Amino acid sequence: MNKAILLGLIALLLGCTQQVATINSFDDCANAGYPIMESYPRQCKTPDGTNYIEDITNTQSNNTELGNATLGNATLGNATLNDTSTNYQVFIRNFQFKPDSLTIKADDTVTWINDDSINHIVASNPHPVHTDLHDFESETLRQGDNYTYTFDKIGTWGYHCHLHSTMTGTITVI
Ligand SMILES: [Cu+2]
Repeated sequence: MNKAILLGLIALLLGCTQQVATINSFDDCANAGYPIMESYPRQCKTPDGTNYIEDITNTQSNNTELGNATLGNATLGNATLNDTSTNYQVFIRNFQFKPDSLTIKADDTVTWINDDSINHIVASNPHPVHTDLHDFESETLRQGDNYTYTFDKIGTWGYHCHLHSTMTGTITVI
């Protein structure tokens, strides 16, 4: 090979190396005007064949936050995200409310979950008219069903299972 051409090639290679040496990221590559492939994430290709993939860490982090927010909302049930109220759970097991007494704050929610294979109905005292808190009365809860009630009135509220009225519990709202 001709010596001049060889030197020229070396100079060209050095030039290329120097040029691409300043490219260390997708942004560098895009700013240098190299072609961008509109994939997700986007890719930028330098003349030496190196592919730089766009850093989408921030986008992913936002997605994660959104995911958590949705999950939190579902877990909280009726409570909204900025709500300071607390949700309590009472399990119905072996014809008993567990726990059978709770002290909560006004606007907190209580969710009853029927773990028994027998149907139950959660209802305000007194049986059978349920007039202490007239809207505190569930549908028939089959196994696995749940019922949530928001206690917005301060007081001591007795309740029972309408189908088995010896099953009793108390919610104290302070
Ligand atoms: Cu009843």
